[in-house]
Amino acid sequence: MSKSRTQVGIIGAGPAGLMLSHLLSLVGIESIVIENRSRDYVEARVRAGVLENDTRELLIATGLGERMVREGLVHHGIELRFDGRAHRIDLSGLTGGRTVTVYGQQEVVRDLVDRRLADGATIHYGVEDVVLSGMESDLPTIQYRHNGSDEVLVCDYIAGCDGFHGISREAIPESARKTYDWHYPFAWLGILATVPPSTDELIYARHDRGFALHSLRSPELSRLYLQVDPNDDLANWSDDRIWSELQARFATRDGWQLHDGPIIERGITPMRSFVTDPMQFGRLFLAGDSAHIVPPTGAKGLNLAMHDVRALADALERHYGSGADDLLEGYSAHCLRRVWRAQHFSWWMTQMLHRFDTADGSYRNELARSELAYVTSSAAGATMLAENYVGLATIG
Ligand code: RFL
Ligand code: PHB
Repeated sequence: MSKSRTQVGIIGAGPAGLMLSHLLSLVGIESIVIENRSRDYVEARVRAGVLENDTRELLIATGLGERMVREGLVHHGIELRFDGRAHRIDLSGLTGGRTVTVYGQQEVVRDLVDRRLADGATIHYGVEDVVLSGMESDLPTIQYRHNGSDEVLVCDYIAGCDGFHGISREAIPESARKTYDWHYPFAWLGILATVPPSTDELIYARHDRGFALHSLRSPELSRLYLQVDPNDDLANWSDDRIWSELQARFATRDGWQLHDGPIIERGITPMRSFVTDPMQFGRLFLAGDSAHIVPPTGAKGLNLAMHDVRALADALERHYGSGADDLLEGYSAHCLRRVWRAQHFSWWMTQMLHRFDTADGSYRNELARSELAYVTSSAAGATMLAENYVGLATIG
């Protein structure tokens, strides 16, 4: 068994773990990152695409923005489409010039990994059997297996950045946390297709057949989603069926055209909202999806993860710099203020844009129509959507 020592042991090399490690290194705090998957797997995982205004600024301010500025697509608006008509929400016009950037999460992860390795960081991929202990002591430890040998990492602090299915959250005794959980009666079938996007701005479409989203990754790559049943199987969805369902849900009265092409990636994701409170136990701090998840309709998950780790890095910097622990003590409450705003916004976008087949579906569907009509006809309604979508500057 080999033993090593670091200041902050980070579990998970997703966006939260890698960004935390980067932010800490910028202020001279040492960390080691352990990840149970391979580097190739993590870098190829297709997920989020929309970066809030402040996430973009954070990447630029910390020296990670070069490729994003070159290849990312700055968006000033989104389209809401229903009853065969398009309605634009002018994100920048309604928020004093704030924008979102379309840049794939796996590109953010690649940029982070390249930078961390160039800076000499330690990231152990392919670790197994991760166990946390001593969180209430001054020297918490992470035990794991790596390349066939047992390792013990002794830390000052542990950051649980291991996503929703990780082990960190479960390491907090149930009696010491409260969880909030909400399941939606639908899932998203997502595809990546090698076809130029049929739109310049994202289209969120509500149709009697269900929700559809047209997003993009580059001038040659389209990313599209369909609302499906949570028990549905990818085997039921041939390429033809996917494209004809997308055509039906995006159809407009004026004959808008959706271009189809080869599908190179596909997956079905169930939708759930989840929060754990507090996001801390002793010297273990949770950040990102390990502490909270939202349905993807509001495009908030990755952005919340970035906010958490920025707050955690600030708190650790204060601890090591001046010995003051006020920010560490306030970390959970600080993050949860933004988390709950994003929970509400994501839930609100989801119920407004999806079709409910539940017993109360006919009532919910009419409420959703009314909400869409309001948001697209009232400056107050549209501003509420816009300021949440680009990311609230004033919360948390
Ligand atoms: P991640 O990305 O899940 O990373 C956690 C990492 O921890 C590893 N891990 C472990 N490592 C060591 N030991 C263990 N025992 C471990 N268990 C797990 C995992 O392998 C992984 O590498 O969490 P993180 O870093 O908190 O990042 C969160 C984001 O990934 C997530 O919130 C977003 O992808 C959500 N999301 C979106 N967010 C946005 O901000 N904008 C979007 O447009 C957006 N669209 C989406 C999304 C998520 C989606 N899916 C598939 C869930 C669209 C979709 C379809
Ligand atoms: C994406 O491009 O993957 C994407 C965009 C907007 C969302 C969710 C996902 O709300």
